[in-house]
Amino acid sequence: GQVFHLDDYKPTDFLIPETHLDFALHPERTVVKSTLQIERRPGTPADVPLILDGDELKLVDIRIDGAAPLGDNTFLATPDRLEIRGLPASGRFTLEITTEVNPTTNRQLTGLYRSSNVYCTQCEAEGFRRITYFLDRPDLLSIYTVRIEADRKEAPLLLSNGNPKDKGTLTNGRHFAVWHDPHPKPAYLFALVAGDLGVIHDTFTTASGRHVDLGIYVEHGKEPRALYAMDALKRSMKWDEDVFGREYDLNVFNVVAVSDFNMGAMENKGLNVFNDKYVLADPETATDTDYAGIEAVIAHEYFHNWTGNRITCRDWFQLCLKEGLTVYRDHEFSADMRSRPVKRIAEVKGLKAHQFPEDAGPLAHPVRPRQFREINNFYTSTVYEKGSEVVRMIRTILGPDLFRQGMDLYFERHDGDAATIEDFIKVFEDASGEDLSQFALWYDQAGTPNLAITYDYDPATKTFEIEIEQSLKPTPGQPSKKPMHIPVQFGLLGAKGRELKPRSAKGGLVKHDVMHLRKRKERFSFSGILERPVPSLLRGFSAPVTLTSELTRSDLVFLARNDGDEVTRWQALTQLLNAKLTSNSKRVRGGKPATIENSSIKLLGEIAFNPALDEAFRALCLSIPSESDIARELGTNIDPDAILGSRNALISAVAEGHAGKFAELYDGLDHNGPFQPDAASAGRRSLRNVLLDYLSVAEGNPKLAAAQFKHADNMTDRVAALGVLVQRFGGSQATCEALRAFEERFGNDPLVMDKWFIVQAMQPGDEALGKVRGLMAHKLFSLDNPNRTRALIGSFSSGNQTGFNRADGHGYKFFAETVLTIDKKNPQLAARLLTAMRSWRSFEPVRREHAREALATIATVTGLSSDVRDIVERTLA
Ligand code: DPP
Ligand code: ZN
Repeated sequence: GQVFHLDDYKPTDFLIPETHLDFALHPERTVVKSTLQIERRPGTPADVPLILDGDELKLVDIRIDGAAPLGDNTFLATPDRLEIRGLPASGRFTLEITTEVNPTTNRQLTGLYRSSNVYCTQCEAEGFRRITYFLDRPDLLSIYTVRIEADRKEAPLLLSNGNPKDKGTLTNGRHFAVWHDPHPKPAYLFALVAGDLGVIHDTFTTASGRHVDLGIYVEHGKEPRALYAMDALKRSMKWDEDVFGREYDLNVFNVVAVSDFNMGAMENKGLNVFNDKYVLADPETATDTDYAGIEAVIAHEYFHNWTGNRITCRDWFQLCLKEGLTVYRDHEFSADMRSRPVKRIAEVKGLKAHQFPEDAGPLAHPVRPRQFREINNFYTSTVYEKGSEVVRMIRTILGPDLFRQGMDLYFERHDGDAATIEDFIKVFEDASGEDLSQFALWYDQAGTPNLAITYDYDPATKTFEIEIEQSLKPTPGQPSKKPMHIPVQFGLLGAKGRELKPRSAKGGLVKHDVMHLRKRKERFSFSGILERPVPSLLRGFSAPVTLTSELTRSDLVFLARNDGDEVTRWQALTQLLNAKLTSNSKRVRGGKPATIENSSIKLLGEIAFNPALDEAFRALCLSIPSESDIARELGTNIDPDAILGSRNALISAVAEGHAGKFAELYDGLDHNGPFQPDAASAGRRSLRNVLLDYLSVAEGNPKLAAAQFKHADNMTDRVAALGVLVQRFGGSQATCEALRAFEERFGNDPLVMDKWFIVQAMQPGDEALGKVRGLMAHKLFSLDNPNRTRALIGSFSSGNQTGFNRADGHGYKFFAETVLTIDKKNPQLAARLLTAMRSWRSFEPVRREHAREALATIATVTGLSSDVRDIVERTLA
């Protein structure tokens, strides 16, 4: 396929100031008439043809200034391109294009499609060209007016972007609505929804007094399950005013939940379209994780109204301009709504679990890539999560006030623009006077930097010296790297964890509690340190890097007990446990038993029983690093069975060491009163559910989990119990009964049943593959639906370490076949699933060879989508 390069960027030859779209909706034959006001850009030679993008389009009619093209004025239309020559000499003309599309057979879920009889669109990144021929690129902004006509019974609801302008009834049982969006926007933000849906309404009044009608549309009967999303929406609107000074700018804001959706949600101007997973919640059907996800995604899409829509991206290489920044904003929102340190630790865990492996493998790419073959494959953890970390570092480097001034300048200077990363960096340089050119390497250099840290205390001079050396391994296309500007937030801890304040700092630049590492190797020297300190490094996870330090076991225990920064405190504990888990994995692989010191067991007990600590924080500490965390720490020669053995040995030892007191704590955390989704209640439940696993392991029987499953009055506790049953007692009678009871109760609700699919797909060991195969035949399962597919196939391939990475390679073989089947329907989904194999080279030789074979099988198929071809070829390269 074609490779696109950032350096090839050129503005369009033509502008389209106004776009009128007229949709005559029909399930199989929707007719789209597009009327475009086109102007040749000043400076474009008169003989340059107009070339519009298309994708699988069928042209019905074309007119220029009301007449069919004739003579010199000719056109050439293919399904993916429309070229027009001999344009009017004035360079200004009206182009009318009529196309016909089939929403029913569109299983790619981009462009216009039907989901449960609802017409909906998904245009980011390049879906608009599947509706009509257009300059489908983010720097082409146009003002849209949209008329939708449909059968009144089939689609009583007709929505598009902007404000409603007109509506009425027509003959033949049809009706229409007209929407006008006054804000110029790129085609990827266009949306249309039509169907028969239920709704909840609310209102919001902005800081300057604009009255906004809010609507959330869901399947009839599910309206009460949208109330939490509405609450989150209003809180998001208020927060963006308070924290970023950003107000909403239309009279309506609508959210529609659909059940077939490739992404989490989409920020179309004034009409967000959501995967129903991120809208629907009530205590009976949603877990605490679901509630937090809804709050975050509602906020994320709403925040895009300024960071993405009012200021959009010049080209798709700049995707992180809107995504990294908007993730940063939604992270801050959630931190303000919940517990900031707990939220931050969850972010760090997520980054390490998803982004670090991406950066360490064959799919590594910069936050702002400079080339791609398929843009859909760049909606990645690197662009989103690392992109957010880069914005967070700007704030750490400049401080909160200059950061806010920079953001204000960004909104003031670039409102209405299609901007670049250079524009973004410039506003912070202008606001602060700092030179951020070295910092900007974070956008260009792929890979996770490592910081090797050594230090020394001189009691005679009361001086503490830290030396930091940064290194960054080669990544695809980037054999050598330059030193980066890395902010290392730190503290120096004296006895009992007292913070020692240096009198002065010499050597590398230190501002407040941040060391600014800018050379490959730099020394920082602190005077006036009266006792030998233990350094707490990378507080708040101030940069997305890995650390190798001289911290001893006892230093780590000290930090885990005393560090005033919860993130480094959790990090110290995790580092201790990882050291044990990795060494035991090697022992188990070598046929030796795992060994566990009492000190780790004692430390975990101290944290578990410390009432001064937030329950959510205690739960995070007590959750032993996952099998994939351990695999990542090991890095090479991975044997998932040995890792599982090592992990279970630690869990057993901790469980047996504390069984009695864990049981007391578990009972004491039982709550009375109705379910509340707030952070404190969720934290209590998460601690209790971690304890449930330990207690079940200690007791060696499913009784407690079965009892919790039976008596749970909310989905969090129910699904946690089901997880313990399947993980620890798969195949037992208690487990089978619980699975059956769950299916009986929720078998009519596919979204809830996804949890049932996930739990079973995660059963450890060789049993899992047969389970997954069997469940594919379940009446609710369908490879046409992304949520179902991700629940079963996605969880199995990316979450089930032992079940998927079977030593006989059957997991990979099954997966390759399934990915190929999905690719014929939904290439984006297939390509995304396939990234589960990106770390194949880190396995031990037998599994590695099986994985290579499975990937090679995919690569040799002819007729692969460009999405899957891109992933498989980069993965094998
Ligand atoms: N809808 C996706 C998101 O908001 C892509 N823009 O991240
Ligand atoms: Zn986004």
